[in-house]
Amino acid sequence: MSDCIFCKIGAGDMESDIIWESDSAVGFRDINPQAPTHILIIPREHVPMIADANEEHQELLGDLILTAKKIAEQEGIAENGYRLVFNNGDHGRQDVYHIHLHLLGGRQLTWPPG
Ligand code: DGP
Repeated sequence: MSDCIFCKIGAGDMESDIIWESDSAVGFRDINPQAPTHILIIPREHVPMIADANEEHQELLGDLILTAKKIAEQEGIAENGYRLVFNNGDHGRQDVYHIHLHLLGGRQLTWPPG
């Protein structure tokens, strides 16, 4: 999608701190980090939100989670633990409508989220 900022980041057409790339996914540092480690993992394919996903996207979604696990190991936060979050839609506080998985860690996180 030409007007999607995460499509642009994935395509290398927009500046970002990319720390992971595969044929299917890209990981980069969140511009507004909420934890010492805050990475966004996106599929290269444009799917706006989890609510739009269907059986065809099963592999894509599984790939995001396993990629997050590998990035957590790469970032050195796997042993202490971390959080994976998909925000979906208005009440989920989704701001960017290209599916992305938040990987948060590097400090003790609290629960419940706000
Ligand atoms: P969400 O609320 O789940 O849609 O989170 C969107 C996240 O994307 C938010 O934490 C800030 C981040 N973000 C927005 N624009 C950019 C950008 O241009 N570059 C980077 N690296 N992160 C961005």
